[in-house]
Amino acid sequence: MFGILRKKLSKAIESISEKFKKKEEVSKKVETKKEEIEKIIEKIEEKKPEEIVEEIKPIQEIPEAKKEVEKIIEEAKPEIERAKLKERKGLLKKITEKIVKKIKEKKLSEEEIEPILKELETGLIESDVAFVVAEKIKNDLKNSLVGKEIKRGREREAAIEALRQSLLDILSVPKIDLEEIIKKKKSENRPAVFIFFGINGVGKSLNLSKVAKLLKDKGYRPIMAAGDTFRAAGSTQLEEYGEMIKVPVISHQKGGDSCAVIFDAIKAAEARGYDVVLADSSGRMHTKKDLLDELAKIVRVNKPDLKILVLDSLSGGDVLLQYEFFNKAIGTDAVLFAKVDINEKGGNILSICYSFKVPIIFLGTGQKPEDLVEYDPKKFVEKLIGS
Ligand SMILES: Nc1nc2c(ncn2[C@@H]2O[C@H](COP(=O)(O)OP(=O)(O)O)[C@@H](O)[C@H]2O)c(=O)[nH]1
Ligand SMILES: [Mg+2]
Repeated sequence: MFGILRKKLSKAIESISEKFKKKEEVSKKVETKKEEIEKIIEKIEEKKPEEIVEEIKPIQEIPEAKKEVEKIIEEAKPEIERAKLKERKGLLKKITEKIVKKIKEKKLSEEEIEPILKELETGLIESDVAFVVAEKIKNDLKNSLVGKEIKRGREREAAIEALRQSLLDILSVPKIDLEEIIKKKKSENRPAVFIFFGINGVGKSLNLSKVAKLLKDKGYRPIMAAGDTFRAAGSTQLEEYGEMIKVPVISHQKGGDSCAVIFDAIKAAEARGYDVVLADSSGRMHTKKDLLDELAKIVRVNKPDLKILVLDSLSGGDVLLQYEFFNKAIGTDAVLFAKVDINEKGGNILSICYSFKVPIIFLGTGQKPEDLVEYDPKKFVEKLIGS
């Protein structure tokens, strides 16, 4: 599950941690050569700036430091050239101090971390994370790691913690408590009505049945409505699931009115004391206007307590378009992400959370009735970056 995304995140963590460790090493090396460097600089007051870099041999031996030294001297060049001979010594001393201080620093600069973040960004986009979300993660890491002093031995944790915070921020969406809705309706002597919608094949019928089983196992009395009257096998499939989990199914014949099936299921629930109606719907291509008219009618007539959009996590970036499309048409109260068990990327879950801040209620994790987990941002993050 999420293998590709996990690998990309883990690579970034390792690279950042390595970079910190390298800084520590360089800083230690410079410390041992500090006096040597100072002595040499004392003697080179007569030299031209470009010769200075050549002279500071101990620095040359530390390749990571060499670049920094060249940069500092390059910047100081005009000042050194302008200085009178007797002022040079003091000036060079100042520059030496600056050099030593700079390369002894264990903090990462933006320039140093940028290549790692760039690679992470590409990796995230390859894992179905939308561009804006990848940018956010990149900026979060930059803000929490650039210029921060990290204790020795804590490099890896520092990188993990920064990433954890960013992911948690993205994945923390509002929560919805299904049981609370059912209980509230029950107190009004009415069944709660949850409608599941989304395009064909995303996993509406199977995951609706999983939710029915979960609620039944918690002691509620669910009933299902075979609202997919468009497909020939729509009702039979739900009836089969119903038999498997021992939950009744209300269905009409193929070609019937989806809205009427759900209406009947609500009436049946009221008459027979069921406390929650889980209504399926058909999912013809989402570009067809008749599907939207049908859904709008279902909503208008049956007034569901919860409109649950089912998204197939394998659909990549298309889930964002599907969300926008359905949300504009009938509104979305919550999302169920199916097929995460066979998804190696998973980045589109981050995209939906970040872009719409919509509650995610469940993740579909397989083809069996019990393969459903409640969405928990913390657990999700641990799945992505935990060991
Ligand atoms: N591995 C896996 N397969 C799933 C999951 N959810 C649905 N499926 C499969 O996806 C296919 C379509 O599911 P279905 O419920 O019929 O989709 P619908 O057309 O939206 O009602 C079926 O073969 C399901 O078994 C899931 O969470 N994991
Ligand atoms: Mg179906």
